[in-house]
Amino acid sequence: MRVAIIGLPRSGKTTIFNAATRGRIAVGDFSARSSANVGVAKVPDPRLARLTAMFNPEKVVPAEITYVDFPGPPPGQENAPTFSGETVTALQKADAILHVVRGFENPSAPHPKGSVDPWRDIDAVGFDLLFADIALIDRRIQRVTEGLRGSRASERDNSLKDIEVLKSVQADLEAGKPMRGRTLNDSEKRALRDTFLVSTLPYLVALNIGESDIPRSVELEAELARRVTGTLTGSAAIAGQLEMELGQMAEAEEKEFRASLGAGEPGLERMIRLCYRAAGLISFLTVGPDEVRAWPVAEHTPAQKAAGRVHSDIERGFIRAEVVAYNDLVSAGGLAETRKAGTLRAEGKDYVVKDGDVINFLFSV
Ligand SMILES: Nc1nc2c(ncn2[C@@H]2O[C@H](COP(=O)(O)OP(=O)(O)O)[C@@H](O)[C@H]2O)c(=O)[nH]1
Ligand SMILES: [Mg+2]
Repeated sequence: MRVAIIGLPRSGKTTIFNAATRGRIAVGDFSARSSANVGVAKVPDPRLARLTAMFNPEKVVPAEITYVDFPGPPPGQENAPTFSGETVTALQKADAILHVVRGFENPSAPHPKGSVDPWRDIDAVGFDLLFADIALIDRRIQRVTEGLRGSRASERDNSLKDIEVLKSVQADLEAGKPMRGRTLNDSEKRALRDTFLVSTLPYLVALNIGESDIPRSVELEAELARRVTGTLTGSAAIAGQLEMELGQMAEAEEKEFRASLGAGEPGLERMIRLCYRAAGLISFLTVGPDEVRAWPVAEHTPAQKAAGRVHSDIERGFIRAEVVAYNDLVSAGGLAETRKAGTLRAEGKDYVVKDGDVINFLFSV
């Protein structure tokens, strides 16, 4: 699972990348680097702490998300189109897009547009995403058109139909409609078969707020939710700089600081979970004295395929799955108790795994 981070220069992409992955990449460094930063974030899951208390395992392994942070354009080209061909290719390899939008004032890091206006930037980058797809379809139309020459009559008919469909998809994009969550009919599927459109990707917005705006974050998030709408979208306000600094502290120190900041889930944790959910992922859990672990699988994954996440042998030699819902395990107080309570079930290979299922796979190889 890869999340591509996009946004204007100095919106705090690298800062939020560092916060999410607990990394220490230099921020405010737009010219020197030419390669993307790649790092892993742990998906916060309070269930793991509860299960750790119950099983006292040697190891606890949360689910992970990979974040990719792209370098900005070189100085002097900061108002060039947000997405170079290279970036679009990178987006096509991602599972979700995280758009970091600048909400903080910082005179020593000037905004490329001269003023801080997050709502303007959300619209502009949203348009750039649509525009990237319009350009991808343009190129596809061009290729199909070139193929018309010297083609047989039947092929020609199909190609002309494809061009018509491509143009109508393009018209939707031009009207401001992203492809996210849209089911393609057969002729659209055929016309778009070699074209991965970036506006199909789940889209999350992280509003990077300054510390002085933390008291307003509920209000700002409500405004964000009004502006970022539709299937496969999500948004959160994050104090990026503060989160990065907290993430670089020793654990005990971080806890103390967070406590002094007040209760509530940090925006950063919510953002990571939003990315996970928006990309269609859920977690099943495995427990035992060696390891308590959250495993990411796509929604609607059957048990045998889920077993393959743990090990290919378990998928191949799958016999059955012993499954108990996390809440039932907690209320029973232990695995043995779930047997007595009758909440531990035997499920076959086609059982659809649910978020929070605690699973023991039985297999033979
Ligand atoms: N005051 C303040 N400055 C920030 C915040 N986030 C980032 N910055 C500063 O803005 C500049 C650009 O940040 P960076 O993460 O490199 O942005 P990027 O170009 O989008 O990767 C750096 O000087 C950061 O220290 C924030 O939340 N508050
Ligand atoms: Mg950066």
